[in-house]
Amino acid sequence: MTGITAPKSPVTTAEFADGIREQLKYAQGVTPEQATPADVYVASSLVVRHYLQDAWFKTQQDMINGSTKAVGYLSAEFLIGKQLRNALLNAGMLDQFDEAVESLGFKPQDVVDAEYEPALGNGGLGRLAACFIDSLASLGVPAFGYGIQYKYGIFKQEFDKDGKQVEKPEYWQANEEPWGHVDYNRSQRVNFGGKVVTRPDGSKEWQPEWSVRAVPVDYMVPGYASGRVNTLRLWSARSYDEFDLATFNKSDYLNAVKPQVAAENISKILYPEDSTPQGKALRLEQQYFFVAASIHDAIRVFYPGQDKPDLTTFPDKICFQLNDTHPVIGIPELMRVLIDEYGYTWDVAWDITTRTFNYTCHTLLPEALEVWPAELIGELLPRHLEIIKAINTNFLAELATKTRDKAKINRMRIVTEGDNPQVRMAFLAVAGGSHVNGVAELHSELLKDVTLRDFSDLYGDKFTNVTNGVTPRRFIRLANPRLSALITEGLGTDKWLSDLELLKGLEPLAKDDEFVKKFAAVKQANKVDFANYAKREYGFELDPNTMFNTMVKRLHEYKRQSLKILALIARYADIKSGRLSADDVLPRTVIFGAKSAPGYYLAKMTIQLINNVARVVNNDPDVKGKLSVYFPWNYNVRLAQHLIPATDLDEQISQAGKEASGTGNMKFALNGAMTVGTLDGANVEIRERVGAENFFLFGMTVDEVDKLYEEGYSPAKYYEADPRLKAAIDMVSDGTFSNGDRNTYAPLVADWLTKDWFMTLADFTAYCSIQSDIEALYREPLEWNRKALLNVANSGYFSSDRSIEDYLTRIWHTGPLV
Ligand code: C3B
Repeated sequence: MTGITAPKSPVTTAEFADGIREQLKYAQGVTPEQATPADVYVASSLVVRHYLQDAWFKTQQDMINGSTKAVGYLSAEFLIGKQLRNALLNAGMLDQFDEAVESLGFKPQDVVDAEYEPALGNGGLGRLAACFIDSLASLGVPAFGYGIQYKYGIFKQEFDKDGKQVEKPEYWQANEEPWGHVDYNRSQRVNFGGKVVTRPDGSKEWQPEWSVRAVPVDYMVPGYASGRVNTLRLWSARSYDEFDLATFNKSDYLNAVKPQVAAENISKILYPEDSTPQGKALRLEQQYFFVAASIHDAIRVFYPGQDKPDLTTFPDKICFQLNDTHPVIGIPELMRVLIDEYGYTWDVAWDITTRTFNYTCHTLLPEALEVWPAELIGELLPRHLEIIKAINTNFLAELATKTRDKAKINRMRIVTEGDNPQVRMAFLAVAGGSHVNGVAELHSELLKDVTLRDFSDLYGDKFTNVTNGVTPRRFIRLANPRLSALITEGLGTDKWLSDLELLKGLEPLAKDDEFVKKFAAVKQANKVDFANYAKREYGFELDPNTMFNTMVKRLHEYKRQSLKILALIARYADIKSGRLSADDVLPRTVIFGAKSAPGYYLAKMTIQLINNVARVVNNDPDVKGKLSVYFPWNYNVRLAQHLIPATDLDEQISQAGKEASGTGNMKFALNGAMTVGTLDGANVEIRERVGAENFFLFGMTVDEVDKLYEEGYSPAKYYEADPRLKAAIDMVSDGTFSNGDRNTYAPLVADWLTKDWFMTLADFTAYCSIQSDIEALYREPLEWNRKALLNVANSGYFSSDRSIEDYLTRIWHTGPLV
């Protein structure tokens, strides 16, 4: 860890203000008097880029000239969030910006608010990629983030009058976007379709049918106080202007531009399925598009102007991390480039390829491991299918030398047998790379023991763990300036921002009541802020003197928003029926945030239910001041930055063995929330570090879940056994939350009572009983805050800087530029 203090500003306030004036004049074409906050936002962003430019050049030059291997992080998603404040912080210009903007007569907050968040990811996986590139730059490691510049990001979520989710296009570039630099002169050609021919010398040549121009859009990634600026290169698909004149001459203009339209469609939209990918041709096109462009780009960068580069050195120049299965088509692509374009033998190409790639798996859900029909790959990428088949054949031969277990060998096939063979991308990734990692200890163990068991039996050395992390710059310093100031006061230094384990130094302060009270005051002020924000943005009336209890994440059955909503309904019924006397009720504000995949029926119905529970509860005078429920729509990075610092209690209640890691859990702990959670994903490690007594654990373990599946799980039994659960479910079916209509939630209720695949009902009673512990503690504010502070003090491990250090030592074997 670096443990560096805040960077020195490269610019004075006066220079910053002059820079803004200049950009307003030449880039925006307005005078400071005419300018709007949006103009000043663009101008300020350009000023920041201006001051980062030299460091960006130098980082690239040092990378190319030096001998430090770079990292290429290949990811279909980068959920980067707003850029301006983050860049200002990392480059040391926050104060200069605030003062300069004020001197021009603007409020810094208005200027920052004018930025629109790039929504280029679905959830955890995309946000992790964004944290990782921040940490790579902050540690001074040369790196590229490689991905896709989607025209439409994850949909904008709205709710209709019935509380149903409505998806609206997220055209995030509706206004000027000053961060992405479109570099037409570094574009790459990406080919598709066609056929493979054998040349006279026996070598293969792919004769593609159509191509797309991949144009890079470059984002600077400034490290925090490292003086380094890396690149996030997102590819945008453009057509080559190969206009079909013959068709046009037949006066068929629309058909003549069809290929252009098809080409540009490739980067048009981010698929909104979070972990249940749909095997659509366009998605495979997207994957190949960005991976092929990135591989060629890396060759261009590291072997500039060389016709016959020595690509046996490629793995010493850069290693590619495959962020889930989405970029795995890069393995046959690099093989193809090496063999067909540069003339290497299969064995040399395989050696280079396997030394270049590593694979991170982010899931335990079998349906989230992508599988592509061989036929589809063959149509789009015929040469790649040949290569994949050859990899499969060689791999099976290798397996035969390692085991006699035929069934096992068959289970491990990369290409399945039968009439409709499939290519298993996860298996291809394990075979074609050096390392495979899970994203939390429990997850990595389950990967080895269950999901990829045959592979770990035979290739145990490849498997490792790197527990996820989050960047403290965005998620503590920017999101929670008050807590940041208090931490700095407590530790007597701000070095914790680049060495988060220093938070441990706060532990003794948990014994100091005065410090704990200051900590409590920070939380309270954040809650007031959030209440104001929620009023302004959503029209909600939150009472900051209640407990803020938050559950934010994608809507998924395994994450069990159903458990939360059923417990909430049960509590509502308790208050209404008088089973809980008014004095016994601890006032709570429950806040949900979640998007559902548009085609995910039960998830969408759960959203509708939450909205209607909120409607009923918030309008019921019997529970007023005791219980309220809010569901701000369109949960995104911006909302996360406002909500997480204001949360008292967060929910991490997935069924044990289903959440690979979770990263929201880390953000909450670092911002001084207490967690109620199961032994799942990184919860396990968080609890270990913060102490069992500072974590509200409930629910079945992985082993208990497995056992119950084996015995035969019958949810109806739990419904009958717990009258509160029965009452809650009955209220959902009897129309309480659907204006008397008994059909609205029938499919959801039927699923709970007959399937309940993620055992919500089985964990209901345990989840409700832990609530009394939670409330008892909350009634002792000093004790609650002491424990919350211990969460902060002991969560330094969950910095993405630490994750990156682990990748460096366990997987990438490289380090900072010297
Ligand atoms: C997510 C997992 O669901 C989370 O448990 C994990 O913390 C993050 O990835 C980051 O590792 N995930 C996702 O957002 N999208 C997928 N397709 C697969 C996993």
